[in-house]
Amino acid sequence: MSDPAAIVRSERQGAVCVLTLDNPPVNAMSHALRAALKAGLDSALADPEVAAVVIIGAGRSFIAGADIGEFGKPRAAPLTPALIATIEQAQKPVVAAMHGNALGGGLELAMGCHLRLAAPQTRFGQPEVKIGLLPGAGGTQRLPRLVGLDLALEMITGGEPIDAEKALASGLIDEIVAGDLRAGAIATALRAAAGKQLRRVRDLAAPVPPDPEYFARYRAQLAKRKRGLMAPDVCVTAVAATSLPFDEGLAREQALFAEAVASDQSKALRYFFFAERDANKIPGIPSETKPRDISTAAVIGAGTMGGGIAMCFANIGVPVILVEANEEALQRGIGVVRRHYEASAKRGGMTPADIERRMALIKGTTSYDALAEADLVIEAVFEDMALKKEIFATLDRVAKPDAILATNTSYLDTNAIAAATRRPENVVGLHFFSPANVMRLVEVVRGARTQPGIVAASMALARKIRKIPVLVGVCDGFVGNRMLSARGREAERLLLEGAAPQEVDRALTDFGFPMGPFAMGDLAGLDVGYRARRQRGLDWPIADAIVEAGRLGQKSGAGWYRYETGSRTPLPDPATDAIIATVAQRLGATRRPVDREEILARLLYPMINEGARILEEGIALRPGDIDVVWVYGYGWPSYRGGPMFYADQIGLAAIRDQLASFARRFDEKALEPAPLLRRLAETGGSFASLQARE
Ligand code: 3H9
Repeated sequence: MSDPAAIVRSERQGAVCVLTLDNPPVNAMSHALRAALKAGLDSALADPEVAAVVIIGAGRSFIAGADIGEFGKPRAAPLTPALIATIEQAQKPVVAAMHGNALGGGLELAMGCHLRLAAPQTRFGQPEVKIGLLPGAGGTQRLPRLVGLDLALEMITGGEPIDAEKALASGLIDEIVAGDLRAGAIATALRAAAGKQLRRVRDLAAPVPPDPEYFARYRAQLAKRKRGLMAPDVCVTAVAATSLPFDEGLAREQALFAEAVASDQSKALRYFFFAERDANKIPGIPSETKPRDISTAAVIGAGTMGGGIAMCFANIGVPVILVEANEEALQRGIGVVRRHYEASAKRGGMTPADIERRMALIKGTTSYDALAEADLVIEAVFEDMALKKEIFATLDRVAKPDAILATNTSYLDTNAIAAATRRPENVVGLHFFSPANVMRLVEVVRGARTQPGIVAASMALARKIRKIPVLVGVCDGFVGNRMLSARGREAERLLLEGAAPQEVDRALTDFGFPMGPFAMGDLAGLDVGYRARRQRGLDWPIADAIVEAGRLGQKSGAGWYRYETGSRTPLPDPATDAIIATVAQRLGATRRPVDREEILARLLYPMINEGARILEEGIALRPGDIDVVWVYGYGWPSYRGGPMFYADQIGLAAIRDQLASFARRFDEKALEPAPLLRRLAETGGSFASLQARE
């Protein structure tokens, strides 16, 4: 148990008591912090020599909100709402002096104070929605009273923070203190103590919706934008309760909060919050390892992938050299990058000057000699081992001795590529996802000889370009594509047995994926997977027959689905059914209706099985890393935590039994339960038990 005197320091400065919260790293409101703050407040408020109180944070933040790790466990008093009530009812002014982050319960505490001051860089937010919650300490009642319904709803349902300027303009805070925040807050507290009345947010008039349909309209918009998520709608319900008398509104919020904390969605999202942070931790590499500076990056290959990767660097102001084999392909690639930027400008994301600034950072060339300047080179040519080896041998000759040499291959053997150089310890995989300028995930592939410094630098670099890096080991398809392949194989088998592509896709979109495998294939182009299967000697008779019939997906007007001219809406196509029926007949398959539940189990359990093998082989460090890959790279709904978290919810014994029965039915070795899955199922274990947080 932390020392209460250390976690909240109480110091007197004349007639002002300054309570300094010191609960590193982010001042989360753990039980220890709440108890110490309550004690500090009680004694300051009871002390006749104290005329006013200042609450301020030590370290990098005011308060980042409730301690997320405490949710779902019994939470002991004092709880935050009671603390806020103590502050609000005080007869002496209590001033919140904020810097860094004032989030969640932290912002709610500040709104219970009589005055709110902040340093210029402070960020204010109610991010609870991102973990499946709503503000549960009065935020849904006080924020709308301070800033109005529009901004309050935006902050509470979106979860994004606002800056100090906006907070001041909207009335959320009273003052920005450019200099010494503590001194400024003490001066303000003294002035307030000399004044007559204390301003309490609870006494402000409740905002009135501009029309009777206001909340219904808001909900309808959210339902489209936040498909499948429950919390945004609950947030609206709580904000709408501002029409009630204040205490009734608070009680409504509390009841909704209690339900939300117990919901499966919030459990999954809270798990995911920590999984995402754990994924940054690499055993043997201290998290404080200083990343090396990348002052110039280079990308080889100006195709869709290479161009997208180049944009990631230009977006953060890092010069990037883009190399292509010939001038024509180079100009085509650079043209595509410019069109992407122009499209963002049209959507209002950037100005013409922004476009020019970014384009000026991308230097096209057809000469490998230009790579001598780069601190990092990412190869992003098509998947051809011989070509990649040739490129890496050239890189070995021209690149700086300590440059990071990265390949963007999505399944080829990174070790074999590294072996084409005399410095395999500098070679790493950086597997971006398409479109690389949009998708957040990067699999950082550690080769057998990649040195720790290169791994640490690659992780840091991916974070710098605002990606979510996950460390993986070398195997066919790494984590994401290897599991995707297990799913794809079963999707194909389902067609053979009688399911239609739209039924398979529908089962997954109902589950929460933005798209099913067949619509996805049509979007990406079916020839890509076809070529990859050929290279790997895989035989998927239906998928192959579709491509061999000239159906390449959206780009050819038909693939698994058909598309009307100019439309991207997939329409079921009898021609596809005919191809499936022909192949099924040729292979002697008997077709039957397959229900949605079976489709889901047949698609998801083999993925989980592959995930178990990936863990056992050490290809992923932890189950959570696999979940992060699937949520950020493949659209697994975050509110279902990821495949390994989902497996624990279903129960590992049930999954093992189902897989064993599929394996028998199809006489398929790949479907036999993985040894790790068996072991965990037999001992009543879970994947979560392998995720231990240090
Ligand atoms: C809430 O407030 C409910 C109330 O309405 C009602 C109450 C009754 N709890 O992200 P970082 C840890 S709900 C526990 O890498 P950054 C984090 O796990 C809460 N731990 O740093 C990590 O630990 P480790 C609403 C937390 O600088 C370390 O701190 N608030 C919490 O990139 C550093 O975190 C939120 O949802 C927490 N609340 O970003 C805010 N926050 O090193 C959640 C952080 O062991 N937090 N940790 O992995 C954030 O968004 C970011 O952490 C923040 C800093 C922006 C603050």
